[in-house]
Amino acid sequence: MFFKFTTAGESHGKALVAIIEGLPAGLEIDIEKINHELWRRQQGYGRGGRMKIETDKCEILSGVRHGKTLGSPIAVSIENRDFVHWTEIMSSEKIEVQPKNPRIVKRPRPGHADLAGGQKFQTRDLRDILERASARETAARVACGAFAKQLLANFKIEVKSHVIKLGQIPKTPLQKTWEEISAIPADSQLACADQTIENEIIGHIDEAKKNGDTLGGIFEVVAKNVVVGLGSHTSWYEKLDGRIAQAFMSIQAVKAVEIGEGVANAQKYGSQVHDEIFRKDDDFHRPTNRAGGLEGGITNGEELRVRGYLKPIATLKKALHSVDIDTKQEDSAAFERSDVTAVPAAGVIGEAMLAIVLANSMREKFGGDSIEEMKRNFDSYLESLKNY
Ligand code: EPS
Repeated sequence: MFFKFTTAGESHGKALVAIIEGLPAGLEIDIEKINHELWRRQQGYGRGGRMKIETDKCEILSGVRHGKTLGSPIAVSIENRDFVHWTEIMSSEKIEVQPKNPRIVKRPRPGHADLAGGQKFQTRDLRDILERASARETAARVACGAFAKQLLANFKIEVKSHVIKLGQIPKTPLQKTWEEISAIPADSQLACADQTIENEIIGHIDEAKKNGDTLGGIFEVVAKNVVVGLGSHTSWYEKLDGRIAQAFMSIQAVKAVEIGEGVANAQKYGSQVHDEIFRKDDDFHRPTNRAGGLEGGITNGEELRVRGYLKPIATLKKALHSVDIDTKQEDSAAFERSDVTAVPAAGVIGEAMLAIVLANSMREKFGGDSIEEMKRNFDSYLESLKNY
């Protein structure tokens, strides 16, 4: 890995933190852009009460000086404002006096990491598992992704997302152009490029909420101006589609990933699927992009299109059947507070993960200790493509 990052932090702990390595020196960093991404992740119709408590802001602790990277590891932190309500429950100190309500979790939620994690780590308080399994962790990933996006911007690469299906609406997932996705307002409640179905989706979410239920859906992430030649056909671990799939599948609640029109393509003839190659303006040209910008694990210069399929959130108000891990009595699963759906937020997280995978591949291909050196290497590669 060239662009490396790791996160730490529990959902109701003091803070989320991340360390990023592998950015070149001299890269301009705008903290407002990072905070804007964090704000975007918190939006969306169907989020729960927690989002009213948190206003995520990033603090840069190291690796950036006077607005530019130093080439050294970057450390960031995002405060959990809710921590004030959890100081004893989440204390790192050995607590002598137990809080009145210790919030010990004994009834695992089907679909969450609770039971498998409890068995694996041999803990009798499932909070030890759920605090880290929580999608709150993605705030730190989005901060890392915002650094990656600022690197990619130097090479004119942009990454955006939109919701193409939420629950059952619309029947067929939306297919939208880059321009249509770009026209979605920043404060859109659903990040959906078809405003005519917004009310229907909102009604669907309201109905799920009324029933104590939750919804999943599909988001699509699109990257534009991605240079041909990232990733490689040569080894399984260098194939970019494989790396993207892993990055997307690591997002909480994502259960399937699709590149381009991969799912529909599986049911068609080859002649209906593969993007034919033409010559136009002294360059290779494909009028279609059903492959989603990847052939043989290598970017082909077309828009990169990746879809993430989210299962419905596992914390249901109308709790599902479960078993108490101590008494072994059958009971309903634990419920405290939850979102009804988080598909628009998942799109923002998908953007971060795709930006991170692309930043890694760009660092791998173009190297350089400073951003200027990396740009020189990139320009020289573009020159060589002209002669191909
Ligand atoms: C989550 C449960 C909810 C969500 C949380 C993920 O939090 P809480 O348990 O505090 O109500 O709001 O997501 C976030 C806090 C976030 O920032 O996205 C879970 O169990 O995964």
